[in-house]
Amino acid sequence: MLRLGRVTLREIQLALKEPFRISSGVMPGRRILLLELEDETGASVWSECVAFTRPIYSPETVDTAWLAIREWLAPRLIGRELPHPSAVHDILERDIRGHNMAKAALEMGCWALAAELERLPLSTMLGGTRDQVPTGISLGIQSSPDRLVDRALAAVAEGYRKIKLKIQPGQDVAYVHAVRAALGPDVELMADANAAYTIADATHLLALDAFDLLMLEQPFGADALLQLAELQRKMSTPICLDESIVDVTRARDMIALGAGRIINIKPGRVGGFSASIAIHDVCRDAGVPVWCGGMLESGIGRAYNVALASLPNFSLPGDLSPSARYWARDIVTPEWTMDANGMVRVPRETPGLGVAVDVEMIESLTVRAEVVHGDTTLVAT
Ligand code: OSB
Ligand code: MG
Repeated sequence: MLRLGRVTLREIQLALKEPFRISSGVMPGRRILLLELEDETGASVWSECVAFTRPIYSPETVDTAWLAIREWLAPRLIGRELPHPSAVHDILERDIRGHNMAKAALEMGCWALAAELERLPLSTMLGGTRDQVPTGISLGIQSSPDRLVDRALAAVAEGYRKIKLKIQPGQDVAYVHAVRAALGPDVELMADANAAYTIADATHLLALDAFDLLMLEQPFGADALLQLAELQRKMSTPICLDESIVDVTRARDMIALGAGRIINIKPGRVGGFSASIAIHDVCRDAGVPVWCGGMLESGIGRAYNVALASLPNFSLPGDLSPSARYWARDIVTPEWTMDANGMVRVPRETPGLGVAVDVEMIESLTVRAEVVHGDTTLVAT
């Protein structure tokens, strides 16, 4: 049993070590919406909303998520008896469309709070079975193939188990070719277009079949399932869907239509852990591998992703790079690290998130905060 007493929203700003460029925009750093969920006994956990500043990946932003959590989502949960965190998804879905990242920040926080209260690691609470998870790196678009090759070689030397290259029209085939030539045939390599192409580019994209890619992620727009299926019929490289998969229904549609053969599960994108587990299970039953994607999370969001990636059908390396790949200093201790074999340890001995949140650092980075208590909202700072 769980009952939230209040939810505190906070926005922090955290500079990335270097800007991250994808086909739809560049991120110099992150504005990050963090939540602190407290129950009526005073137990509390932190969670992270993965929405970006601008709607370059999905329609949500930090500001829309803030509004949705304050106005509709947190008030619906506070004071309500929650028999189990698995009940939260349906409660938040009822008559509130979309806002999956906002919903997920609350829903996943409820799972972590339940884990804390039961003194269980979050991984165990979710049905995770692995003690360590294989990790890949997602390399942003670089100014030349040579620069990308340098990054990819360095990443392989560090131990990453999968190298993902962001691509866009004009910076695709030649870049992938250069990296494959430099890394040799044995490195797991993939490309992610973040919806930058259309079916008119099908012939061009077929050139990627020459590079033995593990997968091509989201070549077309989120809603282009029929066109994705058409490309997949022509292409030997497996298509992986990211932006398209916003719930378990879309996952079933992908499988039924043949619009892809792999799913990148980001719990924020699908509304949290219950939906992530449902997608994981549907994919397992259909023989479709899944892996855990990333949204340049702080160490708090990373704790949630690592716990999810410990489930058995997360059979491919995730975008779960260690803290030092993103930040000069992370907001958790210990920071997330990776060993020389590209593995991140799943905290399975400590209850809850398995990392301590550096509240002092968060306070020093906070640009706004607001507390939601049931039906009244108070401005804190
Ligand atoms: O499509 O997976 C994506 C970053 C920003 C927006 C979209 C994506 C990404 C990544 C980053 O690939 C993965 C990470 O968190 O390291
Ligand atoms: Mg992606």
